Amino acid sequence: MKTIEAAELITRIENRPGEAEALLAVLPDQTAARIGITGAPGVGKSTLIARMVEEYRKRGRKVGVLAVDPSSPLTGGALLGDRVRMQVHAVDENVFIRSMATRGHLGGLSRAAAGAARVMAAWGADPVIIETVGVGQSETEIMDLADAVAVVLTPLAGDDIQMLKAGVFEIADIFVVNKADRGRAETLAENLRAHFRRPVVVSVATEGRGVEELIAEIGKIRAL
Ligand SMILES: Nc1nc2c(ncn2[C@@H]2O[C@H](COP(=O)(O)OP(=O)(O)OP(=O)(O)O)[C@@H](O)[C@H]2O)c(=O)[nH]1
Ligand SMILES: [Mg+2]
Repeated sequence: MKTIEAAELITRIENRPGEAEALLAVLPDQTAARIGITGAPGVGKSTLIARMVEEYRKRGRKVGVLAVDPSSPLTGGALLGDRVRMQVHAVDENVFIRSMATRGHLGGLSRAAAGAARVMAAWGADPVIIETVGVGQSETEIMDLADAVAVVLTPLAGDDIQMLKAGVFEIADIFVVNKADRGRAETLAENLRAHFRRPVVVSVATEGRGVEELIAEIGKIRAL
């Protein structure tokens, strides 16, 4: 499938949800690993994803990136920021980047996102990386969208894990403690390891540190 065809198909699915099923039914039955990256605003999700894309490209993969933003009614600053941070990949014909902002109902958004992920798979992406901002319901919706979910945290948000919302832990297959260059990341990482039976990856997304380890942990959950 050509990139332009995939892009148009996603737009149709977004605009006419009622037709989505019929449009998707004719796609080749191609599956992709769907990786969810979620966490509070500004923790470094997009920066991390840009580095992940780099790694997967080195491995010869075509990659889809879907940024789902349930909080911004229009294309707000967050999505613009995503585009800027992903810019290094924008000219790579083997990377398919798409943003989706909410159009009313959140459930509708995740249906459209699921459809977009299928289209990206048909286009040849594997994996498809889905970024969501961890607010409210979107946290649980990412579980349905993704095969493996990494929850990104930063030590700056407080290393007292009691402060973290309960829902976050239910959806995390992996924890990422990002912005480790700012210190105290190990404290949070140790707290997480002590309380949850989950892999914890310490990262500095801006430098690419921890990204290979994250990809290795993802690979244990959903082989590529
Ligand atoms: N010091 C430091 N800054 C980082 C790191 N990772 C990301 N940042 C910076 O944090 C800011 C936010 O990064 P983003 O990647 O946009 O974060 P995000 O989680 O995608 O943000 P939203 O999509 O708005 O929720 C940017 O200025 C990044 O350069 C890191 O490991 N260390
Ligand atoms: Mg982002």
